[in-house]
Amino acid sequence: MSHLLILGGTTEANALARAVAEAGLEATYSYAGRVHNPRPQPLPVRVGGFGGVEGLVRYLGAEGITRVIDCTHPFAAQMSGNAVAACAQAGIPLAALTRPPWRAEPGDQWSHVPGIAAAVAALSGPTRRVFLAVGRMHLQDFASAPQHHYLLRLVDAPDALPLPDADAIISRGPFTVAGDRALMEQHRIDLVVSKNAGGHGARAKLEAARQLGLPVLMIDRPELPPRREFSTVAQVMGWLADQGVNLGV
Ligand code: 3Y8
Ligand code: NAP
Repeated sequence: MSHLLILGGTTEANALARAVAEAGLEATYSYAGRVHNPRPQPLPVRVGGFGGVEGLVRYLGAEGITRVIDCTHPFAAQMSGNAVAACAQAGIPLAALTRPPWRAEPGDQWSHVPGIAAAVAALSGPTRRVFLAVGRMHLQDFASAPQHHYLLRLVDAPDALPLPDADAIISRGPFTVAGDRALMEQHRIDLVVSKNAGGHGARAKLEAARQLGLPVLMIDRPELPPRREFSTVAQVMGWLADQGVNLGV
Protein backbone atom coordinates (compact mmCIF):
# COMPACT_ATOMS: atom_id res chain seq x y z
CA MET A 1 0.00 0.00 0.00
CA SER A 2 1.54 3.35 -0.96
CA HIS A 3 1.31 6.55 1.08
CA LEU A 4 2.93 9.65 -0.43
CA LEU A 5 4.17 12.70 1.46
CA ILE A 6 4.06 15.92 -0.58
CA LEU A 7 6.18 18.75 0.85
CA GLY A 8 4.10 21.63 -0.47
CA GLY A 9 3.72 25.40 -0.46
CA THR A 10 4.06 26.15 -4.19
CA THR A 11 2.00 26.30 -7.36
CA GLU A 12 3.68 23.10 -8.57
CA ALA A 13 2.85 21.31 -5.29
CA ASN A 14 -0.79 22.30 -5.75
CA ALA A 15 -0.85 20.94 -9.30
CA LEU A 16 0.68 17.64 -8.14
CA ALA A 17 -1.84 17.42 -5.28
CA ARG A 18 -4.68 17.65 -7.82
CA ALA A 19 -3.17 14.90 -9.99
CA VAL A 20 -2.51 12.62 -6.99
CA ALA A 21 -6.06 13.15 -5.67
CA GLU A 22 -7.55 12.44 -9.13
CA ALA A 23 -5.50 9.23 -9.30
CA GLY A 24 -7.00 8.20 -5.96
CA LEU A 25 -3.59 7.77 -4.31
CA GLU A 26 -3.20 7.91 -0.53
CA ALA A 27 -1.18 11.06 0.20
CA THR A 28 -0.60 13.78 2.78
CA TYR A 29 0.13 17.42 1.82
CA SER A 30 2.48 19.20 4.19
CA TYR A 31 2.69 22.95 4.93
CA ALA A 32 5.27 24.58 7.21
CA GLY A 33 2.59 26.80 8.76
CA ARG A 34 4.19 30.02 7.52
CA VAL A 35 0.93 31.82 6.74
CA HIS A 36 -2.39 32.13 8.53
CA ASN A 37 -4.65 30.69 5.83
CA PRO A 38 -2.79 28.39 3.45
CA ARG A 39 -4.63 27.33 0.34
CA PRO A 40 -6.97 24.35 0.93
CA GLN A 41 -5.92 21.10 -0.77
CA PRO A 42 -7.81 18.04 -2.24
CA LEU A 43 -5.72 15.84 0.08
CA PRO A 44 -5.35 15.48 3.86
CA VAL A 45 -3.14 18.36 5.09
CA ARG A 46 -0.64 18.53 7.95
CA VAL A 47 0.81 21.86 9.10
CA GLY A 48 4.08 22.61 10.93
CA GLY A 49 7.70 21.49 11.08
CA PHE A 50 8.61 17.83 11.61
CA GLY A 51 11.37 18.56 14.13
CA GLY A 52 14.47 18.43 11.95
CA VAL A 53 15.83 15.36 10.19
CA GLU A 54 15.15 13.03 13.13
CA GLY A 55 11.62 14.32 13.46
CA LEU A 56 11.01 13.70 9.77
CA VAL A 57 12.47 10.16 10.00
CA ARG A 58 10.09 9.46 12.90
CA TYR A 59 7.14 10.91 10.95
CA LEU A 60 7.95 8.81 7.86
CA GLY A 61 7.96 5.63 9.96
CA ALA A 62 4.94 6.46 12.08
CA GLU A 63 2.78 7.39 9.06
CA GLY A 64 4.00 4.53 6.86
CA ILE A 65 5.17 6.97 4.16
CA THR A 66 6.42 5.04 1.11
CA ARG A 67 7.59 7.95 -1.07
CA VAL A 68 8.35 11.64 -0.58
CA ILE A 69 7.91 14.30 -3.26
CA ASP A 70 9.61 17.58 -2.31
CA CYS A 71 7.71 20.37 -4.10
CA THR A 72 8.94 23.14 -1.82
CA HIS A 73 10.12 26.52 -3.08
CA PRO A 74 13.75 26.67 -4.31
CA PHE A 75 14.61 28.91 -1.33
CA ALA A 76 13.25 26.35 1.16
CA ALA A 77 16.77 24.91 1.31
CA GLN A 78 16.62 23.62 4.88
CA MET A 79 13.47 21.58 4.22
CA SER A 80 14.94 20.15 1.03
CA GLY A 81 18.21 19.27 2.75
CA ASN A 82 16.33 17.60 5.60
CA ALA A 83 14.23 15.60 3.13
CA VAL A 84 17.37 14.25 1.39
CA ALA A 85 18.93 13.22 4.72
CA ALA A 86 15.76 11.75 6.23
CA CYS A 87 14.79 9.73 3.15
CA ALA A 88 18.33 8.34 2.90
CA GLN A 89 18.20 7.32 6.57
CA ALA A 90 14.73 5.80 6.24
CA GLY A 91 15.47 4.15 2.87
CA ILE A 92 12.45 5.86 1.28
CA PRO A 93 12.56 7.03 -2.38
CA LEU A 94 12.58 10.83 -2.76
CA ALA A 95 11.89 12.95 -5.83
CA ALA A 96 11.79 16.74 -6.10
CA LEU A 97 9.36 18.64 -8.32
CA THR A 98 11.11 21.90 -9.01
CA ARG A 99 11.14 24.66 -11.59
CA PRO A 100 14.07 26.03 -13.56
CA PRO A 101 15.46 29.43 -12.53
CA TRP A 102 14.32 32.47 -14.48
CA ARG A 103 16.80 33.69 -17.07
CA ALA A 104 17.17 37.27 -18.24
CA GLU A 105 15.62 37.95 -21.65
CA PRO A 106 16.36 40.76 -24.15
CA GLY A 107 15.39 44.06 -22.52
CA ASP A 108 15.98 42.82 -18.98
CA GLN A 109 18.37 44.82 -16.75
CA TRP A 110 19.28 42.22 -14.12
CA SER A 111 22.20 42.15 -11.73
CA HIS A 112 22.68 38.87 -9.83
CA VAL A 113 23.60 38.56 -6.16
CA PRO A 114 24.31 35.21 -4.45
CA GLY A 115 21.94 35.64 -1.50
CA ILE A 116 19.94 37.91 0.78
CA ALA A 117 23.02 39.39 2.53
CA ALA A 118 24.59 40.32 -0.82
CA ALA A 119 21.30 41.92 -1.89
CA VAL A 120 21.36 44.08 1.27
CA ALA A 121 24.99 45.02 0.59
CA ALA A 122 24.04 46.02 -2.97
CA LEU A 123 21.55 48.51 -1.47
CA SER A 124 24.24 50.54 0.34
CA GLY A 125 23.90 53.50 -2.05
CA PRO A 126 21.67 56.58 -2.02
CA THR A 127 17.91 56.47 -1.50
CA ARG A 128 15.92 54.46 -4.03
CA ARG A 129 12.25 53.46 -4.32
CA VAL A 130 12.57 49.68 -4.01
CA PHE A 131 9.94 47.00 -4.71
CA LEU A 132 11.15 44.43 -2.17
CA ALA A 133 9.15 41.35 -3.25
CA VAL A 134 10.94 38.76 -1.11
CA GLY A 135 8.27 38.20 1.51
CA ARG A 136 8.38 38.66 5.29
CA MET A 137 10.99 36.26 6.66
CA HIS A 138 14.03 38.30 5.59
CA LEU A 139 12.76 41.84 6.08
CA GLN A 140 14.93 42.26 9.17
CA ASP A 141 18.03 41.77 7.01
CA PHE A 142 17.12 44.88 5.00
CA ALA A 143 16.88 47.03 8.16
CA SER A 144 20.59 47.79 7.61
CA ALA A 145 19.60 49.68 4.44
CA PRO A 146 16.95 52.00 5.96
CA GLN A 147 17.63 54.91 3.59
CA HIS A 148 15.33 53.54 0.90
CA HIS A 149 11.57 53.78 0.42
CA TYR A 150 10.34 50.16 0.28
CA LEU A 151 7.23 48.71 -1.31
CA LEU A 152 6.68 45.33 0.40
CA ARG A 153 4.36 42.51 -0.68
CA LEU A 154 3.38 40.14 2.12
CA VAL A 155 1.02 37.20 2.48
CA ASP A 156 -0.20 38.23 5.95
CA ALA A 157 -0.47 41.70 7.52
CA PRO A 158 2.67 42.31 9.62
CA ASP A 159 2.53 43.28 13.31
CA ALA A 160 5.37 45.76 12.84
CA LEU A 161 7.85 46.54 10.08
CA PRO A 162 11.63 46.74 10.68
CA LEU A 163 11.93 49.37 7.94
CA PRO A 164 11.29 53.08 8.72
CA ASP A 165 9.99 54.05 5.28
CA ALA A 166 7.84 51.25 3.81
CA ASP A 167 4.42 50.58 2.32
CA ALA A 168 3.10 47.00 2.70
CA ILE A 169 0.73 45.39 0.17
CA ILE A 170 -1.02 42.25 1.46
CA SER A 171 -1.39 39.80 -1.41
CA ARG A 172 -0.49 36.13 -1.85
CA GLY A 173 -0.32 35.77 -5.63
CA PRO A 174 -0.09 34.34 -8.22
CA PHE A 175 0.26 37.84 -9.72
CA THR A 176 -0.39 39.45 -13.12
CA VAL A 177 1.86 41.61 -15.30
CA ALA A 178 -0.78 44.33 -15.59
CA GLY A 179 -1.30 44.32 -11.82
CA ASP A 180 2.40 44.45 -11.02
CA ARG A 181 3.05 47.14 -13.65
CA ALA A 182 0.28 49.34 -12.23
CA LEU A 183 1.57 48.76 -8.69
CA MET A 184 5.13 49.73 -9.62
CA GLU A 185 4.02 52.83 -11.53
CA GLN A 186 1.71 53.91 -8.73
CA HIS A 187 4.57 53.64 -6.22
CA ARG A 188 7.16 55.19 -8.59
CA ILE A 189 9.43 52.17 -8.15
CA ASP A 190 12.96 52.47 -9.56
CA LEU A 191 14.43 49.10 -8.50
CA VAL A 192 12.94 45.59 -8.06
CA VAL A 193 14.47 43.04 -5.68
CA SER A 194 13.44 39.44 -6.37
CA LYS A 195 14.37 35.90 -5.41
CA ASN A 196 14.96 33.67 -8.40
CA ALA A 197 11.90 31.58 -7.54
CA GLY A 198 11.23 30.39 -11.07
CA GLY A 199 7.79 29.22 -12.01
CA HIS A 200 4.88 31.39 -13.03
CA GLY A 201 3.43 32.64 -9.75
CA ALA A 202 5.81 35.53 -9.23
CA ARG A 203 7.26 36.13 -12.68
CA ALA A 204 4.87 39.02 -13.39
CA LYS A 205 7.01 41.61 -11.60
CA LEU A 206 9.95 40.80 -13.90
CA GLU A 207 7.90 41.28 -17.06
CA ALA A 208 6.52 44.51 -15.61
CA ALA A 209 10.06 45.70 -14.78
CA ARG A 210 11.15 45.03 -18.36
CA GLN A 211 8.17 46.96 -19.76
CA LEU A 212 8.97 49.88 -17.43
CA GLY A 213 12.70 49.73 -18.16
CA LEU A 214 13.53 49.12 -14.47
CA PRO A 215 16.62 47.34 -13.09
CA VAL A 216 16.18 44.09 -11.13
CA LEU A 217 18.40 42.86 -8.31
CA MET A 218 18.03 39.06 -8.75
CA ILE A 219 18.84 36.90 -5.71
CA ASP A 220 20.17 33.56 -6.91
CA ARG A 221 18.88 30.43 -5.25
CA PRO A 222 20.78 28.49 -2.56
CA GLU A 223 22.66 25.29 -3.39
CA LEU A 224 20.67 22.10 -2.78
CA PRO A 225 22.09 18.59 -2.23
CA PRO A 226 21.87 16.22 -5.21
CA ARG A 227 18.52 14.38 -5.49
CA ARG A 228 16.23 13.02 -8.17
CA GLU A 229 14.53 16.05 -9.79
CA PHE A 230 11.55 16.41 -12.12
CA SER A 231 10.15 19.60 -13.67
CA THR A 232 6.62 18.44 -14.52
CA VAL A 233 3.75 16.74 -12.71
CA ALA A 234 3.57 14.14 -15.51
CA GLN A 235 7.19 13.14 -14.85
CA VAL A 236 6.42 12.65 -11.14
CA MET A 237 3.31 10.58 -11.93
CA GLY A 238 5.39 8.50 -14.36
CA TRP A 239 8.02 7.94 -11.66
CA LEU A 240 5.31 6.81 -9.24
CA ALA A 241 3.92 4.39 -11.84
CA ASP A 242 7.41 3.02 -12.49
CA GLN A 243 7.78 2.51 -8.76
CA GLY A 244 4.77 0.22 -8.90
CA VAL A 245 2.37 2.74 -7.39
CA ASN A 246 -1.04 1.70 -8.71
CA LEU A 247 -2.35 4.82 -10.49
CA GLY A 248 -5.45 3.09 -11.73
CA VAL A 249 -8.55 3.76 -9.70
C1 3Y8 B 1 2.97 28.98 3.09
C2 3Y8 B 1 0.99 28.59 0.68
C3 3Y8 B 1 -0.58 29.03 -5.38
C4 3Y8 B 1 0.78 29.03 -4.72
C5 3Y8 B 1 1.22 30.46 -4.41
C6 3Y8 B 1 4.93 29.99 -6.26
C7 3Y8 B 1 3.88 31.05 -6.33
C8 3Y8 B 1 2.61 32.82 -5.16
C9 3Y8 B 1 5.75 33.54 -5.48
C10 3Y8 B 1 6.16 38.43 -4.88
C11 3Y8 B 1 6.84 37.15 -4.47
C12 3Y8 B 1 7.53 34.96 -1.83
C13 3Y8 B 1 6.50 34.30 -0.86
C14 3Y8 B 1 5.86 33.80 -3.03
C15 3Y8 B 1 5.41 33.08 -4.10
C16 3Y8 B 1 3.46 31.55 -4.94
C17 3Y8 B 1 2.72 30.46 -4.17
C18 3Y8 B 1 4.64 31.83 -3.98
C19 3Y8 B 1 6.75 35.00 -3.16
C20 3Y8 B 1 2.33 30.68 -0.29
C21 3Y8 B 1 1.99 29.68 0.78
C22 3Y8 B 1 2.92 29.78 1.80
C23 3Y8 B 1 3.85 30.75 1.43
C24 3Y8 B 1 5.02 31.13 2.27
C25 3Y8 B 1 5.64 32.41 1.82
C26 3Y8 B 1 6.91 32.85 2.57
C27 3Y8 B 1 7.45 33.92 1.58
C28 3Y8 B 1 7.09 33.35 0.21
C29 3Y8 B 1 5.56 35.31 -0.25
C30 3Y8 B 1 -0.39 29.03 0.20
C31 3Y8 B 1 1.27 31.73 -0.50
C32 3Y8 B 1 7.96 36.31 -1.36
C33 3Y8 B 1 8.78 34.07 -2.06
O1 3Y8 B 1 4.70 35.72 5.71
C34 3Y8 B 1 5.44 34.74 5.56
O2 3Y8 B 1 6.04 34.16 6.49
C35 3Y8 B 1 5.62 34.23 4.15
C36 3Y8 B 1 6.64 33.37 3.95
C37 3Y8 B 1 7.87 31.70 2.79
C38 3Y8 B 1 8.96 34.12 1.64
C39 3Y8 B 1 9.44 34.91 2.81
O3 3Y8 B 1 10.65 34.81 3.04
O4 3Y8 B 1 8.61 35.60 3.44
N1 3Y8 B 1 6.12 32.29 0.46
N2 3Y8 B 1 3.57 31.29 0.23
C40 3Y8 B 1 3.69 27.68 2.85
C41 3Y8 B 1 3.78 26.82 4.10
O5 3Y8 B 1 3.31 27.21 5.18
O6 3Y8 B 1 4.33 25.70 3.96
O7 3Y8 B 1 -1.11 29.62 0.99
O8 3Y8 B 1 -0.64 28.75 -0.96
C42 3Y8 B 1 2.59 29.94 -1.60
C43 3Y8 B 1 3.12 30.70 -2.74
N3 3Y8 B 1 4.06 31.60 -2.67
O9 3Y8 B 1 -0.66 28.46 -6.46
O10 3Y8 B 1 -1.51 29.62 -4.80
O11 3Y8 B 1 4.61 28.78 -6.22
O12 3Y8 B 1 6.19 30.32 -6.19
N4 3Y8 B 1 5.69 33.47 -1.75
C44 3Y8 B 1 9.54 34.40 -3.34
O13 3Y8 B 1 9.43 33.63 -4.31
O14 3Y8 B 1 10.20 35.47 -3.37
C45 3Y8 B 1 5.99 36.30 -3.50
O15 3Y8 B 1 5.46 39.03 -4.03
O16 3Y8 B 1 6.34 38.84 -6.04
P1 NAP C 1 12.96 26.30 5.06
O1 NAP C 1 13.61 27.54 5.56
O2 NAP C 1 13.67 25.44 4.08
O3 NAP C 1 12.50 25.36 6.27
C1 NAP C 1 12.66 25.74 7.62
C2 NAP C 1 11.91 24.69 8.43
O4 NAP C 1 10.50 24.87 8.20
C3 NAP C 1 12.16 23.25 8.00
O5 NAP C 1 13.36 22.75 8.54
C4 NAP C 1 10.92 22.55 8.52
O6 NAP C 1 10.94 22.46 9.95
C5 NAP C 1 9.86 23.58 8.18
N1 NAP C 1 9.25 23.37 6.86
C6 NAP C 1 9.55 24.01 5.69
N2 NAP C 1 8.72 23.62 4.70
C7 NAP C 1 7.88 22.71 5.26
C8 NAP C 1 6.79 21.94 4.75
N3 NAP C 1 6.36 22.07 3.48
N4 NAP C 1 6.15 21.06 5.61
C9 NAP C 1 6.55 20.95 6.90
N5 NAP C 1 7.57 21.69 7.45
C10 NAP C 1 8.21 22.53 6.63
O7 NAP C 1 11.52 26.65 4.44
P2 NAP C 1 10.87 28.11 4.14
O8 NAP C 1 11.69 28.81 3.14
O9 NAP C 1 10.57 28.73 5.46
O10 NAP C 1 9.51 27.67 3.42
C11 NAP C 1 8.42 27.27 4.20
C12 NAP C 1 7.25 26.93 3.29
O11 NAP C 1 6.92 28.03 2.48
C13 NAP C 1 7.53 25.76 2.37
O12 NAP C 1 6.33 25.01 2.21
C14 NAP C 1 7.86 26.43 1.05
O13 NAP C 1 7.51 25.61 -0.06
C15 NAP C 1 6.94 27.64 1.11
N6 NAP C 1 7.45 28.76 0.32
C16 NAP C 1 8.65 29.29 0.65
C17 NAP C 1 9.13 30.35 -0.13
C18 NAP C 1 10.44 31.00 0.19
O14 NAP C 1 10.73 32.03 -0.40
N7 NAP C 1 11.22 30.45 1.08
C19 NAP C 1 8.36 30.82 -1.21
C20 NAP C 1 7.13 30.23 -1.50
C21 NAP C 1 6.67 29.20 -0.72
P3 NAP C 1 11.49 21.16 10.75
O15 NAP C 1 12.98 21.26 10.63
O16 NAP C 1 10.97 21.35 12.14
O17 NAP C 1 10.94 19.95 10.06
